Amino acid sequence: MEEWFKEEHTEGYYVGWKVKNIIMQEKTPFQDIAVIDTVEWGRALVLDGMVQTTERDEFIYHEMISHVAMMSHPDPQNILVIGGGDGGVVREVLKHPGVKHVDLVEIDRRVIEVSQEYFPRIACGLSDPRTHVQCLDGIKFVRDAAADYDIIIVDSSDPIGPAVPLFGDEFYQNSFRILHEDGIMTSQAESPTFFKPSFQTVYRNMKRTFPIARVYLACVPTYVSGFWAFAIGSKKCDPGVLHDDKSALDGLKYYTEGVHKAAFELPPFIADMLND
Ligand code: AG3
Repeated sequence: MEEWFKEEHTEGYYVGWKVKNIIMQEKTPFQDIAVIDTVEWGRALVLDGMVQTTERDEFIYHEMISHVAMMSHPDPQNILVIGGGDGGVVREVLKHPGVKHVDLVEIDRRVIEVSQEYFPRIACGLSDPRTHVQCLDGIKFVRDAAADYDIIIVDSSDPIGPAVPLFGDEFYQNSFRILHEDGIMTSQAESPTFFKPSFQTVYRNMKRTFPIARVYLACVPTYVSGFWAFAIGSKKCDPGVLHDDKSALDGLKYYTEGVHKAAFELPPFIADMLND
């Protein structure tokens, strides 16, 4: 019998994934986790019914959420990743040879364990000696943390369930406080076309908090459809200016210096959303 996983994005729109097999599914104290093997995209990690990453296109999102901030900073050494329990962001930031320390703060320990078991090529950086995994609430972590980071990357799920506070003002204020004076923060900023209010919230938070706030786009085929947005906030560095050490870029499949610059070119209907 054919099995289809139906991913419902809005009241009027769903995406159907033909499933070879459901590898695991369980409820954690925070959410529902599933790993499904799909016909088109290989294994997919699904949280509360929403696809978070797939084996075949994960590189696009993970390269773009990581390297834009990393390349905009002159010397990123201390990195904080909030969410991102699958390890994709950690894997990417560790490609930068100057990185000394990465804190990964993921609220749900099971996301980490499931990713290590079923997505070893994504999760590989979690066992690197520079990585320090902490299973904690990101909002509490930034409230208590010392001011010691060059880069903060927020790789959250949608603003429903455990990720809601990561879209709030307090989280941004504390993130700003724990960044060095040339620090940079990037957050995934949802789909401007399907989840416009969430996209606007992330941008407005960035703009209220940082002297420099911009939005950039990538095409992530397995997220809803069309564009996926990221917001970047910076205390000092211009995110349009790339720094010298390009050695992290060898072997990347989406991010290039040209893609970095082009990603900030917003179509007018999306640029207009920033002024609404
Ligand atoms: N974090 C962002 C996923 C958002 C997906 N939303 C959706 N499909 N409606 C992904 C985690 C990958 N490391």
